[in-house]
Amino acid sequence: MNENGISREKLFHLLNNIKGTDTKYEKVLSSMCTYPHEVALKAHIQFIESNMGDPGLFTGTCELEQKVIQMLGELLHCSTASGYITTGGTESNIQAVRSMRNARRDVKDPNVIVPVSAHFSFDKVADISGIEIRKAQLDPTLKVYLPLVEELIDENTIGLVGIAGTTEFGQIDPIRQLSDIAIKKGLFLHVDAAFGGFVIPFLQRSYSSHAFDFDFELKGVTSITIDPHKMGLSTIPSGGLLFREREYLDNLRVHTPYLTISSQYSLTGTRSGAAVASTYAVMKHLGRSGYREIVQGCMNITTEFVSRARMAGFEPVIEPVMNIVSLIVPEPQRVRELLREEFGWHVSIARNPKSLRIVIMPHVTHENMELFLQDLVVVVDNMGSMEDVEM
Ligand code: 0PR
Repeated sequence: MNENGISREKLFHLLNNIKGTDTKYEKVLSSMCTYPHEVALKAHIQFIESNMGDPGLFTGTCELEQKVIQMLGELLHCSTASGYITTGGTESNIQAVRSMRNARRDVKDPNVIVPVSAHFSFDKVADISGIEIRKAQLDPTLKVYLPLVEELIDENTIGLVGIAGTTEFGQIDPIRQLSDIAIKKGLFLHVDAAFGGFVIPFLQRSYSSHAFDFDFELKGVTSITIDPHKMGLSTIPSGGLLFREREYLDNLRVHTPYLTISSQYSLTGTRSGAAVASTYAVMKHLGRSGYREIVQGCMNITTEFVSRARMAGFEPVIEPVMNIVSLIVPEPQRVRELLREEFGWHVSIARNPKSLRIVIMPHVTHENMELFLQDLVVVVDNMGSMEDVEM
């Protein structure tokens, strides 16, 4: 820091230039975040100084948080759920496992079983807590393979994790069956719906189909991660962690001697009230019908894109369940680089099977997906012809 400050004009000129070097979302097909809804942004700014780490000072925001948790609980079929607004999926997953561990202090070397498709936040859980995270392999449709989950369970297992909307393929694990196993064996079941939580409830589906069941409707589900800052269109950092029973949240309490309240259950101390207000704002403003429209919009683009991609000779790894598509292309890493260098597209790579991962967020348009496909065809064709030259 310099001794003397610079003028506001200079400062914002500088910041504008720097912001200009950040990527705009329009050509980003690799992110699970997007532009927040305009009402979320407005509410975020309105509550910018509010600190949920000292709720006695911010009683209004605290009430809002309870309302948000109730709305999330209703969305997930448990209006009495307890929880709080976290900084995102990582904190929610850490806290969910921490709650299990604190409930089962009687188990000396506890383990938790997650699908191998679980987000890397579970590796952080293992690192922080020392709890063994056992990874179960998947079936050919990339859902966790239940016989392997059962095989991994032993007397030190305290909980299971299922993913509703895997990061790489958007697949939903068989949560109903995991719930049955959890009940039978007396285990906790955490569902990571960081992405899918704001997608699955708004997908068109026939009521007879249970394939998408993932929430508290299933009696074995004890906690859920759901992120408003992903498909919820809230501002970053808005995560959600919900527990079926109040006592599971209470497992996280620590004593806070000099605050306005005597205990705290969040992982962070100082905590954004702005995230609470922005999540409240966007959920109240959009309502279920608003989210349904947004999700349907993303799904229409996804379906259209997959059929056009097929016509161009690219198959998806699985039939997309939600607005995530992984395409089989030759040399995905090289294709990814060329798409960025030559056309400015940002895509990512799914690991197993290695494929081109595309997330169709609300900032993605039909027109852009059409352009993207054209560019993908050019990139793959050119790679083919370069090989011909080399040969
Ligand atoms: N659980 C699931 C299923 C996730 O997909 C993610 C993040 C998390 C938990 C962790 O959430 P937080 O990142 O909020 O802690 N999935 C994305 C990913 O790692 C996050 C992301 C978002 C990455 C935007 C890049 C990006 O531009 O791919």
